[in-house]
Amino acid sequence: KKFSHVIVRRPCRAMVEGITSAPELGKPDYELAMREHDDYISALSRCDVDITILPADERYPDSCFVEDPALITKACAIITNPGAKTRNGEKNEIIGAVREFFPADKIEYIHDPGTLEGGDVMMAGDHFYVGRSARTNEEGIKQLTEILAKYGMTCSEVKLEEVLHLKTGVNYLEDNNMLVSGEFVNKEGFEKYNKYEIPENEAYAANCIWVNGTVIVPEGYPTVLETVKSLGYKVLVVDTSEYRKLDGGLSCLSLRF
Ligand code: CIR
Repeated sequence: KKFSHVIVRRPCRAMVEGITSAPELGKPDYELAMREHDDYISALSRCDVDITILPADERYPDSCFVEDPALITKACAIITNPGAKTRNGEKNEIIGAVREFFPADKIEYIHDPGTLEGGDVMMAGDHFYVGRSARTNEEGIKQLTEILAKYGMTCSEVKLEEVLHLKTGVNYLEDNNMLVSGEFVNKEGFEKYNKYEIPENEAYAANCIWVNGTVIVPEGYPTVLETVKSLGYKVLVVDTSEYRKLDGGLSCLSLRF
């Protein structure tokens, strides 16, 4: 077992105004999004973790994507500095929850002009891959690298060309297994992993999450489901259709530590 805690935030009604690169998918249905969020929480509750459920925050349409305003490691918590203007204030709202688990001297901050969103950070043991994206800049990566070094952890940059966040297209499932789609299939730096290539029509499902030996997979992606099962993981399936409309996946909806 590796993770003992999970933090989630309930979606707000304003989520229908969340940021999206795919308006053609339509606006999310809030009621359905709530039911999917219930299912997400119940899947997590089967993974042997304590769950902190934060209340909806109507001021921030994208605030259910709680992965972005913080990065939590075993040794420290880092409050990020989201590059999306409408999301930046979310960092102030996650601090309270983080303080429940970390003393002030173990809470670090990314400062202007550095920007960073947690969706760009992928943990693989003591090493962290960080995507340089429209949301995470060079200065943010530099600050993150320095913070992690203080705690004996390392960090390397991955330049993103197509996806919003690093974990939109690549996810580490532990046991040296990695799901890769699109630009990550041939990107340098991931050679040492067992990479499982996801077909383009299921690319959204590259964003699965490993939680203590169970992998949660989004509903409706049969190739990914079979791949993950064939690796021997316990599998739980959760529908994330309404979050997909906002470019959000399974990892975005929780902080796991
Ligand atoms: C955004 O554009 O910020 C949200 N609509 C989606 C955030 C997804 N989060 C993630 O990949 N970690």
